[in-house]
Amino acid sequence: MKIGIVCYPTFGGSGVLATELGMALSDDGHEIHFITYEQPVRLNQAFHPNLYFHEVKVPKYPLFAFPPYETALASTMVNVIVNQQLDLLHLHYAIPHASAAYFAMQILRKSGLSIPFITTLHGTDITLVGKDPTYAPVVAFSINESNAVTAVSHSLKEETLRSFNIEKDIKVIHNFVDIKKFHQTDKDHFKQMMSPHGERILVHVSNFRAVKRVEDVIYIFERVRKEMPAKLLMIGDGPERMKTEDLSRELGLYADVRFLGKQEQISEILSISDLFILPSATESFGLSALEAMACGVPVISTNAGGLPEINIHGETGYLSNVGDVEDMSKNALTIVQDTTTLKAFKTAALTQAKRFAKHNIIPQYEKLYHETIAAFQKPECLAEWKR
Ligand code: GMT
Repeated sequence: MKIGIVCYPTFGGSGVLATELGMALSDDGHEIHFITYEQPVRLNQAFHPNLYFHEVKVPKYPLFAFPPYETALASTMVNVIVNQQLDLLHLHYAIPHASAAYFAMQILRKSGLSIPFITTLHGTDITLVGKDPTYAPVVAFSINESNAVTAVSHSLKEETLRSFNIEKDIKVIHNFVDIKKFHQTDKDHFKQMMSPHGERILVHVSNFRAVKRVEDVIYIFERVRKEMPAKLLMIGDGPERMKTEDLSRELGLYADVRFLGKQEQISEILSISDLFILPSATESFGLSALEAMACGVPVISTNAGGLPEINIHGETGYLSNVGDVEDMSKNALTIVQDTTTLKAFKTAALTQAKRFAKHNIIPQYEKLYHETIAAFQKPECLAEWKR
């Protein structure tokens, strides 16, 4: 198949998942065309004959306080669909990708050309941003106009149905992890550098947005470090980073906390880590937690959103109520204080991650693509155009 993938190119979970999906599909022989405003961060591999990247250019003009990205995106979609003769468009993150796709298909229909589009809901496109009345009518409309809709967890599906008047069936296809990329590797020299006296290493990875409650990571670490020697690695960057660095200084923890910023080789850092901390206020899935588990790292998280679908309480880690740093600290200590317990949690985390390995999930998307194309009502002249 020739598939267009539209996503955000950043370190955010939806862009990462979309890029990993595109790369996996191209390995399976599909021709993949990424359409976005920058090369996706994980698309940094060597040349692959089946992978293409089409940059959406948004010209600046003095009149535009807000350059119309959605218009530029819809026009780029039209060009790529026609010139590359795509079979299907797969949009990751509803805003503004789904409405831009709807617009593109309206344009194409005028010339008797059109293809189906699938929207994958990732989380904040529903839970935080999408529900905002500023966007809600367009989000609901474009979900309903999609030829197929998927959500990355049951929790997100339920929340979408609660929040909007949705007439479409939403299929749950969980996120996946590439076990070849995310697995524990021997990084003893690195571990020695980060924890010279064998201190336990706690780790957090996110885009440091308010929803991640990054300060809770510091409060949890403070409590753990009171009880035992430990180090904390903070990976990523975003609006809350400075506040969080200040907090770790105020609490006298700074010497034991390393803010490493945005990193590309996350699996190497996870490989030396003992515990992943994800205290989010809401999390539709928690791809970062899954990637940690694939490297054999147990997870202390909240029970928000889809997290209970991947983190099994008492087995791969523990779940606590949002903001309950006491409980999360107690649970963290239960795991890391005893070496045998830590080992058992690490093994269970890896076993659980393997259930979400890419070879278990990609076929679900491929099946959906085939079904969606087969069910698509082609405009009359499409037959002449393509087949
Ligand atoms: O919140 C983020 O980290 C970014 C955001 C995104 O859309 O880029 O992530 C969402 O999608 C990820 C991939 O499906 C999920 O793993 C995250 O749980 C989800 N974030 C939230 O729901 C807050």
